[in-house]
Amino acid sequence: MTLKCGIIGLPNTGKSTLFNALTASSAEASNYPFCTIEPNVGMVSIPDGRLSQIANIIHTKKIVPASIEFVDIAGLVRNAHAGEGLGNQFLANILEMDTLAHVVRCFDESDVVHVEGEIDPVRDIEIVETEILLKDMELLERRITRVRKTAKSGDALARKDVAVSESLLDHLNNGRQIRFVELDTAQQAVVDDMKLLSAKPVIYVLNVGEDHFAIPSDYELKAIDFAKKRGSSFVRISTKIEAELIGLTPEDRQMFMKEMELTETALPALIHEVYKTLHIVNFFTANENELHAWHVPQGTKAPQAAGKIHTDFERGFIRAEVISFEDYITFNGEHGAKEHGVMRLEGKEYAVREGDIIFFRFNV
Ligand SMILES: Nc1nc2c(ncn2[C@@H]2O[C@H](COP(=O)(O)OP(=O)(O)OP(=O)(O)O)[C@@H](O)[C@H]2O)c(=O)[nH]1
Ligand SMILES: [Mg+2]
Repeated sequence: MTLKCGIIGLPNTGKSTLFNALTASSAEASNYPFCTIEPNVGMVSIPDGRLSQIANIIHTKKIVPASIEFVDIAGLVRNAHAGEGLGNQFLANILEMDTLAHVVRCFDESDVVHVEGEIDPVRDIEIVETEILLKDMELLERRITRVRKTAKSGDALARKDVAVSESLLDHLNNGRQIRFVELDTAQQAVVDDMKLLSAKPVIYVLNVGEDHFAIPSDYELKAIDFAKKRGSSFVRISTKIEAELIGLTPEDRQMFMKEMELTETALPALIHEVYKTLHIVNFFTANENELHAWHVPQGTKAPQAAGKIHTDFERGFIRAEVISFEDYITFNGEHGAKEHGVMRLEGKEYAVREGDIIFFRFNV
């Protein structure tokens, strides 16, 4: 299972520049609104320093990191739902996403056109989120019309579906994004089925001017305050710096980062927030042939985690032999961990923990 992250925002805010920095691609990123029309899609391996530490012990032939897919879409503008700019049809490209990275312009550069005329990150966030809300309303209204036809013929399930969809629509009509609404089981089922955009977790990507990285500008501080009040995740990134970093050799990159007092590049910073917002834990499987990193939602039980690897593993699950990453490193691998009695035998009810190295035992 690959995590999927959609990149949204107003036009000309640095979405494609960010996409290029994250995926080391060269999608068109230029100084005019609506530069991107067709979505850019890129898959990236998730950097994880633990992989090389494990590989140093097990000397595996192949290392397979976990991965994440980014989809960079066209810019949304005020009234996109009424056909302004490129409209809102392209939002269908991100219905499948697990989470959204909302790029918000906080850099001040008179040469780069701002579609609203001046910089105001909080206003920009509200424009984009209103359009997302209106898209969800459009999707729900279409569903209600469709299902109502069936409901007329007396189908009780269809009538219930209409009622549930209408209750969700009420929230949207009141300006509430679904991710801030406490849903009952029936509502959750409709939201999952429709993949409503306002239900997806959002990470605000504050695209900060390179000269304001150390000391945030006043409007950036307002955006941070806004995100914090809502309990939303945010990352501060300078896409301009990131774009420069990808062109450098690893040594030059280190030097440049030190000069800019940067401790982390955009990819790990964003991944960290994606894991946090989606409550993801990582586990590893390791043998001489392959070392593999996997991610599952927190609370996933051992058989279902095994099922990520192969459905047979879940069906025939017997037990999981688990070593924590720390013990694996301390005792130099599986053999040492066993000798020191730190390899645990876990059953069907075991919830996978961050960093577990797991050997699944199963019947085929
Ligand atoms: N000074 C400065 N310019 C930036 C920064 N980020 C992006 N830009 C410039 O802004 C312009 C637009 O960047 P893009 O990445 O194409 O923006 P976008 O959001 O993908 O735009 P659309 O595809 O039109 O929606 C480009 O000329 C970038 O070089 C930044 O952090 N600082
Ligand atoms: Mg673009």
